[in-house]
Amino acid sequence: MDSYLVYRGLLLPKTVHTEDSLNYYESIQFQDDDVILITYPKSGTTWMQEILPSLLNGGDPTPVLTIPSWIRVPWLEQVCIPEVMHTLSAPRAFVSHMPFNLMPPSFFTSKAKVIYITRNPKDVAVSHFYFNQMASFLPDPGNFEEYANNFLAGKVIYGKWTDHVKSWRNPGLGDRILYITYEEMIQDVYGVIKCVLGFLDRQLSEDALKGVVEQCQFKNMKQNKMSNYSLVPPDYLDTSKSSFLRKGIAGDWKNHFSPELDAKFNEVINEELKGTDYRFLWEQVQHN
Ligand code: PPS
Repeated sequence: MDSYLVYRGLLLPKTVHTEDSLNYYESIQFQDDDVILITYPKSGTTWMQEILPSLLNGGDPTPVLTIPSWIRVPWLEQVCIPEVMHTLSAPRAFVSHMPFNLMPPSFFTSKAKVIYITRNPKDVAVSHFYFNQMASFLPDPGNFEEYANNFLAGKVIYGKWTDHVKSWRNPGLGDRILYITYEEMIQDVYGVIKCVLGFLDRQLSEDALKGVVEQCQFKNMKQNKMSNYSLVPPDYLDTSKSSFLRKGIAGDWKNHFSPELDAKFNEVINEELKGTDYRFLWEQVQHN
């Protein structure tokens, strides 16, 4: 528990959150043209942090190639935010892992738009397991089965995956929220980007759009120092244990789950999602 700060019942990693950053978070004043990317960790955050700035600035790749991802699209709740806030110009893009009910008060009265990305929770658990191994500020996750059980019980940062996705489902935001999935991005990132452009009432030339698609390819992001987290010192993120941009595929869970764990995972997640209208593409995705 030493690694965690508990914020309104939610476990957060201490190094990247402080009482001050969370006080600041609560006081943030949203503007109507803000765009907020919301994810449960390991669901495609960094990928959309690569895409969004270019969509908001007419396709210019300069920010993505010159500004670290956590500064160009900063976390609302993390330590950098007070310093970074004044460097942003409208339309601003933010990211957050917070559940709906813990959003800052001004969110509920603004018209800021939300892009919510979900990913197959089995792949989320695998990706997060490796992240816990590389992040010195998080506890040792143990073996995968131990980690997966903690994940199901919500004894991980940002709590239970099902609580997060349920909190953001039908929250009364109407056309202020767009739902996309990591798996749709894997299948057709071009189509997803066009959909995001429509949601944001923005247009790009076909050439600029193709440029964004190219820039956000996994292999290109792996080479982009501003996006691959290689700027973070190794005593925070130890890349000898795992890469931040690790595999970038759908379905890696099949290499990690025993049949028993798979059955338990299905049972718990299905039970907890009962009564919701979530329909996911998980099993139809072509794996690369
Ligand atoms: S975090 O810590 O919440 O910001 O992590 P997040 O960025 O949400 O998730 C990291 C996983 O997303 C994968 N990723 C990608 N996959 C495919 N294509 C692209 N361009 C891409 N960018 C990031 C990243 O590899 C992590 O997944 P895993 O399964 O660990 O590879």
